[in-house]
Amino acid sequence: MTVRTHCVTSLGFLYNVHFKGYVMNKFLDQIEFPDDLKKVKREDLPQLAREIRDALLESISKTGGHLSSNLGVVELTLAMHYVFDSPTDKFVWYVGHQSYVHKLLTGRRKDFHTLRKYKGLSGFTRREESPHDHWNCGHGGTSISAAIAFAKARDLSKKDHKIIAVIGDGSLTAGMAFEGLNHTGHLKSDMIVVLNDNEMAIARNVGGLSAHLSKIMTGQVMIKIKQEIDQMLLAIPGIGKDISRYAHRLDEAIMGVFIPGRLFEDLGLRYVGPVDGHDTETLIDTFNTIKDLKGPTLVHVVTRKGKGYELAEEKADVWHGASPFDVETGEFHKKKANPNYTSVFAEALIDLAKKDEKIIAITAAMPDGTGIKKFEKVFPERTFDVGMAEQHGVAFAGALSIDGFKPVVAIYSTFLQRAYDQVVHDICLMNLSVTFAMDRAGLVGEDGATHQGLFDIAYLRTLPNMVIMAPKDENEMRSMLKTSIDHPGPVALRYPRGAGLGVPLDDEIQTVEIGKGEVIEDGSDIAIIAYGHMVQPAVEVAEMLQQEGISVAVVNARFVKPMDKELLYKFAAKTHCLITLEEHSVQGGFGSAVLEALQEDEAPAGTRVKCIGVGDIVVEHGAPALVRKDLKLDVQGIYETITGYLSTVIKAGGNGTGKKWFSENGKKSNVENGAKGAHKVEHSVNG
Ligand SMILES: Cc1ncc(C[n+]2csc(CCOP(=O)(O)OP(=O)(O)O)c2C)c(N)n1
Repeated sequence: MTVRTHCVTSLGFLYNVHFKGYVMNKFLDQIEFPDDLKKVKREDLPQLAREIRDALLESISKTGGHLSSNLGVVELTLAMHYVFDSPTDKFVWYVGHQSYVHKLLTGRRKDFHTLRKYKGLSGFTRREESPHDHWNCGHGGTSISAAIAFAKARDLSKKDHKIIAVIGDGSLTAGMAFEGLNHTGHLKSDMIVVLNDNEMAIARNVGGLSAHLSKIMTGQVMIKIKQEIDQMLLAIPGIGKDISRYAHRLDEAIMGVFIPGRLFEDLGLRYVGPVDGHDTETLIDTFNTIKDLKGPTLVHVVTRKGKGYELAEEKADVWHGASPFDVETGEFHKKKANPNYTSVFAEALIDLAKKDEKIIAITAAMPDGTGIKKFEKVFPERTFDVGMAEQHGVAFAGALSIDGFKPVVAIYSTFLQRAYDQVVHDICLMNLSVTFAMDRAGLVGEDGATHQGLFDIAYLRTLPNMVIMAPKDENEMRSMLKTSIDHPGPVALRYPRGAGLGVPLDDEIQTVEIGKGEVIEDGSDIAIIAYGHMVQPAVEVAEMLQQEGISVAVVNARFVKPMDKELLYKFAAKTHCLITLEEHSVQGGFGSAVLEALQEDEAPAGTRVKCIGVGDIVVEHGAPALVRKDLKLDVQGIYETITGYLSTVIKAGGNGTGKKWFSENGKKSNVENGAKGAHKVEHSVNG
């Protein structure tokens, strides 16, 4: 039976032919690689574009993914592959989330259904995935820097292929993009920068640059209108010519001469555009015209995010990163879940801000993802979207704090990486009261390697004045948020992606004592010292171990810095065997902080420590449950790691502290076995 969900497009018709259950694409089916695309006639490209949109909808509605950005770049990607010769000519995409069409045209269509899935295609460009991907990305604004380097490398190697950087108008708000443009203008190597301007980042783009781009477009419209008026005037018999001349003089006097793309020209790039990004003919002609030009050229291409799927055109932000959905109705297949950390954070921030007018929220182009959009609805004048400009956002927060405000910088753990120097130089060294609300700290799932929040403890832990905490659940996160905002100094509050535990929320938001952990369960054989959202699995693992007759303490550490050494030393002395548990890189992470604390003079001697977390690897994309399983960071995996560790301890003759509590068959035996020793540190990690 032929079953087909047809797409609700702005054009409103079914694109593909269906035969015995198969969707037949007249042109797309003939294309595996760019050479095949080049055989399609130019006049057939619009039809191919429709087929591609259909394929995108069909697939992304099942896998989830970045829908609206990709629908917007169909013609642009087609034209690029039509004119240039990838992979000899190098395309460098921005962010990488808009490379799906490029993937479909470069041998990856057969695997497209695995997009963002565990062991499947990445949702971003990956060198490991295809020779057509030259640069791995996921964080925005890097494409121009990479491209100008590829251009220079080509020049130095005396080769002559083309280099094409693509950059979105949202990504162009990243400081790094300007650094790249500035250098490109200086080096003068042959290179093309395609500016994909859809007036959107994830949400509406912000700032003067965005206004500049709109002005260019308005300027173009004005020129066109003026040309039309001019023609009408000239058509007036007799006096038409004179009126036209007069109008021109007036126009120049009032408006000045508007030079489109002046900004780019001044930076040293030739400006071409704006070009209709959905007109394949114009795009191909433009690329053919500029491809052999000397020096750097910026082509300003205007596209519509979500193009071809009405719902995504209307709400491109909602459809930026779509979870699986019904193509007909546009309904997302959402599973019922507990309120997620992001929304609990946003509500808590609103509650706190109602009582404290000094609280300010800052986001770097992520109002939806961080929950700040909700805050903005209540406090528009206290909300700042700085664009994809994390560095600026952090410095901006620092100075606000000096003038008595209480900025909360809501930022994903992964994107705070970009503002590292600002955290050091503009916040910590001055001990300024800024809260970093680090969402997506830990494993992020389908976004994968570039987005994992696995390094923040390590990169923040060394900084003077910084307090670092993580809640065991969403209610504790509210308390920690209040604690952070009240604290007179910088605080990093990390919480994970996704649903909370569904715990009841306190009527009144509480605080926690800085530097104090919490004993969840007492025990005497081993103590699991868990950090943040790993407390819950620790409790479950402890139950399993208790079934084996092992007395397990569970501690909610709450703080990496300052660490609750009193509590740590208490359990070190009591059990001589600590297991640290975190969803973070073990190198430099919470476990490392515990080890450091245990080497201090006042620490009890003779404690074995096993650090469980993520090892020194790149963690790839996939459903969080599968990735956790792979890393042995799910309950079963943690249980196996701990029992495996305990049996090596037995083989080594006990824990070296005079206590042997585990027999060969895995049951507790409590046999005393020897003298006290120094700390034995097991640095082995999961993953
Ligand atoms: C450094 C960094 N900050 C934030 C993000 C999150 N992010 C992903 S896409 C995006 C908006 C990109 O806008 P634009 O470049 O215009 O792309 P498009 O509209 O084509 O999706 C943002 C803010 C990121 N990927 N990298």
